Amino acid sequence: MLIATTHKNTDFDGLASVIAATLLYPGCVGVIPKMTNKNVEQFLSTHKTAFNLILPHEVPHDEVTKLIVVDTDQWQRLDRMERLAERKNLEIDLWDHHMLKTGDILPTWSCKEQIGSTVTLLVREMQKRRMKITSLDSTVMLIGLYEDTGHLSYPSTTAEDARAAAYLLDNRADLNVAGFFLNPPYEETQKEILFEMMKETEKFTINEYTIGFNCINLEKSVPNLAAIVNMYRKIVNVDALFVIFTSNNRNTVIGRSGVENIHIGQAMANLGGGGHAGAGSATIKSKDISPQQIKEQILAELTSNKTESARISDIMSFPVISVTPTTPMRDVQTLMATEKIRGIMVMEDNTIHGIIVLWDLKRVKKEKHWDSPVKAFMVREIITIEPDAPISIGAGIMIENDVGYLPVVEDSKVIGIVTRTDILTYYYDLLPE
Ligand SMILES: [Mn+2]
Repeated sequence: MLIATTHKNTDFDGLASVIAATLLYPGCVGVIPKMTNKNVEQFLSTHKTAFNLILPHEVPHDEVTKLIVVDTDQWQRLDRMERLAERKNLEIDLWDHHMLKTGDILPTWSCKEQIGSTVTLLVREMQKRRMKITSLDSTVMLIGLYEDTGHLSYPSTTAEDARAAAYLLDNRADLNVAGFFLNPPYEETQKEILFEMMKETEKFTINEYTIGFNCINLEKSVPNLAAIVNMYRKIVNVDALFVIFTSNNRNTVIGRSGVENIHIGQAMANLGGGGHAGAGSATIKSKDISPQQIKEQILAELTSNKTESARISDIMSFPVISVTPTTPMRDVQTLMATEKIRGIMVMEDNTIHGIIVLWDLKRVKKEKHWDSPVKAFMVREIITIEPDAPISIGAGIMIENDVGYLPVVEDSKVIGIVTRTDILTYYYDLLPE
């Protein structure tokens, strides 16, 4: 027997990937954990019989010959699969887009990629095999894809996700149905939580980013807290938001980030949870840690990451080529050509007098001006930057002042120069291949 399963608190990506697996693997039965997200539960209450799905307690463990795990790589996140975890000869296929190295499921075969949703990986395979899929199957897979990629808008979204969405729309995925399950109306309890959060958010600045913290006492269970946190982050306008929900015996942290340098999944992994760059969560027993300690631990993690994010000194050019103010323009031009550089500092005794860039050479109209000193053509207003400034700050200064070069100054000594091209190259190299 072949079964496919996914993580507890199943979201639509998990559900859609299980359903996709039942289509891709002949004879495969999907096993949906007992605990699912509210919108998944609503969907299943009306659509369950349309799919080949069972509950964990219905699995005849001894008959299982192959397990397909989707949207997680951790045994503890599966529902009642302990007996299979102990089996030595079990064949396991893994489909996942969680790239943190926290997984303890050792697959026989795996497809693990940094991509917007897990279901994208399975849909791509269907497309390869030119499989015909029904409108209903397409719809549930599109919901999973849209939920995990924020309708293809989260930074983790790839072109592959968009192609998979196109394929599902080609196969008559229904956007009315998708819209209904993706945007459930807010319930009274959710509004109460939102208003509670708006009363007070503690803010911190780490590097140039603002981090918000809320601590909310939950008296009863409230559906889809993650969606409220996601919305509140935008309302309160912080780069990352962590909300610690406390209840009787446990604390649940939900984090959302809008910037690539604050990796929520990493911060949550330290607390025993997980997630992606943009979203993640962790649940910890109250007796192990207080909300205050959770906050301190997250702040410590984010602060220690400081050294990992790139600085101006990582991308600057050095040593700096410079000329004295009396150097003839002719020599400046030759130097630019032989050194293949577009900007030269004009300095004397370690003092910056100005900068001359390729563009300024265009201002030399008359032949005799090539004998003039560079000080007649150089730009005198120089904006400098410190080596440990974040790269995004350098980019901001260039845009605001419309300059293409920033000398890098440390202890009033010029130690390098960073150009617009250096910054662009850095950002484009960040983009995944
Ligand atoms: Mn997912």
